[in-house]
Amino acid sequence: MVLTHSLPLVPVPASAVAGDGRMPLTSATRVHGDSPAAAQLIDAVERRSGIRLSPADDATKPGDIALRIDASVAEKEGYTLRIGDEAELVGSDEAGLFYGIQTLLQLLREDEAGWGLLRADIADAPRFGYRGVMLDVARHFFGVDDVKKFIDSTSALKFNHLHLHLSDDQGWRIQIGSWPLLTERASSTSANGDPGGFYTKADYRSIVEYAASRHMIVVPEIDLPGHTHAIGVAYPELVEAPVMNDNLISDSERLGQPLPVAGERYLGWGVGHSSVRIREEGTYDFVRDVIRELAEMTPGPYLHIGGDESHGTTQEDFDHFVERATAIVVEAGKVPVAWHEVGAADGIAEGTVGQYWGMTTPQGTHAEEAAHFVERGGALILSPADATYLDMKYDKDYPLGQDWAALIDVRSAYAWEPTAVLDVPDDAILGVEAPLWSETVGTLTEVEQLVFPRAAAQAEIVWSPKDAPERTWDSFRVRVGSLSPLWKAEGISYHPAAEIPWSRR
Ligand code: TNX
Repeated sequence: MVLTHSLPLVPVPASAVAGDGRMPLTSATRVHGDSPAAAQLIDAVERRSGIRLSPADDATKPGDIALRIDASVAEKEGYTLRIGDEAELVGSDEAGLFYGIQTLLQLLREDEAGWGLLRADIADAPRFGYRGVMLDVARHFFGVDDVKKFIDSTSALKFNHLHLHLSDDQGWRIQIGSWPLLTERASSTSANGDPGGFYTKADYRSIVEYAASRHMIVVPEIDLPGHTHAIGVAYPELVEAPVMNDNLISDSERLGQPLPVAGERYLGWGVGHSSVRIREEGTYDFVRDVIRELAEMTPGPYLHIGGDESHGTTQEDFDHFVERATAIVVEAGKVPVAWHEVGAADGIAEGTVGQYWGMTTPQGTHAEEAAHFVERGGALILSPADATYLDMKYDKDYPLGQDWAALIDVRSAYAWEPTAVLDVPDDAILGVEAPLWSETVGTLTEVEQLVFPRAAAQAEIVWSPKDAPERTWDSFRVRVGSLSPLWKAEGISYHPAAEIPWSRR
């Protein structure tokens, strides 16, 4: 019989067999291999255990850890890890080595005898190539150090894309040289009137580089044509007057928030009231400049142009805008990504990637809109709101988060299957992204309480084989509970959900 939760690993590997006992880890343990991953391993082991391992380049001895790369051991980003009398980690590439180290760190445990690595024989590679998390830095701004910590904690779960929501009604967060007033005038506040901020180009580049060192690709988003009130604070000529809608008015009353006023900073959370001027050529000069500058500082393939919730815009104008905007991204040499509403437009640029944020059971026209990206030669990223949205409350009394899509406890975050949501071929699904919208969270500690442990559920859904024997809730809840000492050592403020048996060491 296969033992369930025999190894405390999340996401569960494609294949993992537990061995007998542990390989002791002491200050005499040495790390072989000249990859940057060796130094990352040494630092992470020290953070976790206080033990500083030393690098070595002679022959391996029992008790040592050896790292190397061999493209033939696994698919892209895969690895094998064998821990016996010594530990041997072979990555199929640098990313594979990095992910193998994350697995090894989860096997590092302390008991009466001291620190050791649980013996195991593992062969692993991801199910999907796009494994994303999103951070909304527009509703609340998070500085460079916070973003780097977010990269550390999520890349440890083998996420490989970081989507940054860089602009919204409440603020513009990225320096654009050709339109300097965006950050001079439209970045100083956040939702609720909290302090804002923005990334200089140097800040943004340092995030991109840091992410790359953890094998994460940054996907920058400028949300258009709606969610653009802040643009009008800097350049009023680029936007329409706010268009009120019923939800906006009732939400403003319920939450005691002001309604948007043209040209003034917006401090509420209402959506769907703003738009750039779609029939003015000047708008496209703006869009072209912003996309060009963003493309120049983004080495990754994707550039996200938003497209959600343009409630005050006619369908004809919306289609006209997104057809032009996706073409502008292609001209800038990038692959456009857009929220699924953009799939309503016939002529979106070929190859545009859609991000589906409807429900796990699609409503209205959402599935059709999503499918249109595939018909145009594109693909899909799945972010069903009732399963993957990290800003939904765990339960109705949870102090942070919203509840419009669902209450999402850890179990329901885990209970969905990416290929069962839409009627498209499996290979049209690039992967899964879990978004963290930040209306209700202003500090990284609060962000982490919403993200952990639910991001671990999405990590397993997008990484692990669908039919792995341990891909079950009963196994997952024990395995994720076993991560608490590691998360504590890394200073991650996870939510200690009552569904999970959290282990002490
Ligand atoms: C919907 S999801 C939005 C965001 C909000 C979020 C809050 C999406 C594409 N749009 O503007 O922040 O709900 O949960």
